[in-house]
Amino acid sequence: KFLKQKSIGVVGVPFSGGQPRAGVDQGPLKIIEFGLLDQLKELDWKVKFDGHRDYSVMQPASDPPVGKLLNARFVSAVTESVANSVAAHLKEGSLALTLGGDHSIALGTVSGTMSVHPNAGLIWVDAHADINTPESTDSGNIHGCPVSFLLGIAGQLKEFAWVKPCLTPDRLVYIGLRDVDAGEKKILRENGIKAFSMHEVDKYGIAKVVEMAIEHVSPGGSRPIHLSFDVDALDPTVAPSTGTPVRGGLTFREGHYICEAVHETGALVAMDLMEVNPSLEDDQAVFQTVTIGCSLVRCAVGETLL
Ligand code: HAR
Ligand code: MN
Ligand code: MN
Ligand code: MN
Repeated sequence: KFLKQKSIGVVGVPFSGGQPRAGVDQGPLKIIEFGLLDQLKELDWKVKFDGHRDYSVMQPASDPPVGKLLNARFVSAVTESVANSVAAHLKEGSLALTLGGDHSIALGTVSGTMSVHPNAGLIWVDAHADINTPESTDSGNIHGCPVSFLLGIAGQLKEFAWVKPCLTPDRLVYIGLRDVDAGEKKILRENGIKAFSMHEVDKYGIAKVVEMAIEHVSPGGSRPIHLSFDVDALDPTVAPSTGTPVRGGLTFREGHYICEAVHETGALVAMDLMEVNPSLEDDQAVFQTVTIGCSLVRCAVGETLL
């Protein structure tokens, strides 16, 4: 509907500067090593992989805290570049798939999407709301902040001069939340942002939740959809290798159901798969996490059970 061709542009972002734990930068390499690109071709997609870019060269020699924010200049440079890569794929009429890396990268991916599809809706699947402002963050980790930048409620920071507010609260919906800071709860409430926490998933079931989520951001698939999927939305028993696991998450099937239902809208233009950290937990856990990551992506682009 919003794509010109059955083609996927893959952007691998080996970046961990939005949070303190090393290893999440190895996520994209592991996911591709596991065979995701061939799996996508198997589903009849043309695949254009940008290659494993080396974002470490963008790290400034000095990057002192900006207020509480850590690595602000580095995060800004990397995400600006990611925004351009995503936009380039979308302009060609391809679906943009970004592999992280920590979730600060979504500042780039969503900016890129909105620059080409300004009315796109954003479905953010995560244990966390990632909507802290530079004032409200306790950790200073920017992976906990990208949504506030996108909404333009972060205030103007000269380090992030390239970022334009490109998202409105009515085009944003969350699924899977269960670890939201007090300051973030206030932001969600004050901006009237639609959020389906795990409580709502328990209450209504995943099918109803996804239906309501899609209806909110893209009624009947009428607007392009950007799906930003943080693997920590899944329960740690199914996706253990991630930096900030939180108990009580989505089951294997609930995660897949979200991706399948989003595919069915025919409106998906961009997807992020974030926070896969292959250096955490044992080999078996890493295998489990990478496997489920690949399978979520396949479902989002049309793999079906029958
Ligand atoms: N809310 C906390 C913070 O701002 C934790 C964010 C944790 N992060 C993620 N992102 N994995 O989803 O630091
Ligand atoms: Mn996240
Ligand atoms: Mn998270
Ligand atoms: Mn709405």
